[in-house]
Amino acid sequence: MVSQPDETIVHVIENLPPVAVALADVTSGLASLTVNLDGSHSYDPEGGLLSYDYNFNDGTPPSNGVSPTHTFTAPGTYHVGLAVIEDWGRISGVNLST
Ligand SMILES: [Ca+2]
Repeated sequence: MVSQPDETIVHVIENLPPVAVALADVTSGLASLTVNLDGSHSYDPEGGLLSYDYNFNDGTPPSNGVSPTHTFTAPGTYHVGLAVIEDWGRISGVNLST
């Protein structure tokens, strides 16, 4: 009697980086300008849990909300950055101008 060795099949799937999408309801206007940001269209191809890091580049602290509301008090051009991090550590980012 011939015994078969045990066999284990291992699938290794590449972990792709998340896709960051940042939208804003307004991108220009008079100071003070309140902007509603929307990062909810960001996603990870493998379904990883996402966390969010907005940098407003106006001297205020970053926000970790998915869709924060932010008021720019001083006139100027601000490059808002959104970094999206999935729970396996991969990161990607986009910029949006207001
Ligand atoms: Ca991923």
